Amino acid sequence: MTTPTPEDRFSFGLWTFGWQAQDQFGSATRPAVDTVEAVHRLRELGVWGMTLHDDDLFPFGSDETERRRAVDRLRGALDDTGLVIPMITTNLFSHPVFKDGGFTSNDRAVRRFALRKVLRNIDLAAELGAQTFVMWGGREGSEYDAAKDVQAALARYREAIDLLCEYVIDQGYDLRFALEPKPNEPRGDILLPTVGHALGFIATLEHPELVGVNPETGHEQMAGLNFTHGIAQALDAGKLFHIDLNGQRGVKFDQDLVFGHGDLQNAFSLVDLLEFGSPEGGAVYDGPRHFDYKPSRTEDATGVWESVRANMRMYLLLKERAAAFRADPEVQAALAEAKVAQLRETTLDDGEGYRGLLQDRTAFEEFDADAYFGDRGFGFVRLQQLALEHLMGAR
Ligand code: GLT
Ligand code: MN
Ligand code: MN
Ligand code: MN
Repeated sequence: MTTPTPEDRFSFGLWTFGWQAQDQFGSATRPAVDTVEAVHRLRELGVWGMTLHDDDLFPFGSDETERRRAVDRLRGALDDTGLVIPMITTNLFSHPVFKDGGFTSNDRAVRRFALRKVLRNIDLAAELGAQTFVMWGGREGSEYDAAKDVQAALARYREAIDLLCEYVIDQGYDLRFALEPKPNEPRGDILLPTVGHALGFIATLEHPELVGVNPETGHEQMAGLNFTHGIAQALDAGKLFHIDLNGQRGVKFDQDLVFGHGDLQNAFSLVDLLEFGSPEGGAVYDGPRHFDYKPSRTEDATGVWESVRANMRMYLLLKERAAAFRADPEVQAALAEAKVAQLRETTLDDGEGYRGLLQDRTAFEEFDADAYFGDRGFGFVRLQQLALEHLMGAR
């Protein structure tokens, strides 16, 4: 059960295991990874899909011939292995022309160029059969408040996404967009910094049904937020179109650790939610289990592929632990004691309305708030202890 198979629908970004480990302070520590070899390697490890940016596959500025050669080479490897490309994204952050962003650059010509780059890559997404198009606006933002008219930037963001949706509809592509929030890095402040901000923005679009979110574990945790809560809200909104799983330890730079190598407890509750929904059921995620992590700079090629395996193994182990947690009668009793399922009951009776509530004297006039709980608590700590014991394999 902890050996990955394509049925698990694990996918990895080409830029993840392919990262050569150059950072702000030092150069690469590893050689480049060949895309075709990587596809074969992934398949051997039980991976189902690979995702990519345009610039991961062919260098920025490639002419049509180079571009075609790279795409055809990839196509051949996919055909040989059965690996799929479920998601594609466009790099609007590496080239210096995007130093003030793509869709929201103060410079209009840059915005038009960014749109053309994305339109071209949407065609590639359709060609490779991707169903999700991720947009991480890492350079959309500012360092200095006076330098960015944020309302104008959001209007331009909206203009861009509305145009892309119109294009997808007109072309008849089976493709949806997923916005990826991040609070900061590389910009001092990035627009649409959290899942909540992105959901609010999506509601203002011309085609909100075509746009969801692609939350990344570490990005929400960089903002000090509970990733599982963010995912639950995205599910509640019907907007969890894709996910970037990785590890992060607290509020600091984007670590992109292996999934579960950061906040393990939050990873446990996340897998429990994704796989099983709330204890009483509820929306579960049926999309790719996508890892967006970076093999640490200390690792050689062996370490890179070990870390690929580690992501999947962590996920499957957590799934196993979550299933055991749910099956444990003591846990079920603790959940009942904690009234977790009671939250699924509507607060008012069917058809009761505020009139009925106002007539119910037991709800207020006769409700003794001071005496209500007496000396009883919810027992949340005991429930948490049981969860951690299952997580630790102690039960
Ligand atoms: C970049 C970023 C990731 C995004 C990728 C998609 S690009 O690597 O750090 O979080 O998911 O554009
Ligand atoms: Mn990501
Ligand atoms: Mn990250
Ligand atoms: Mn990232």
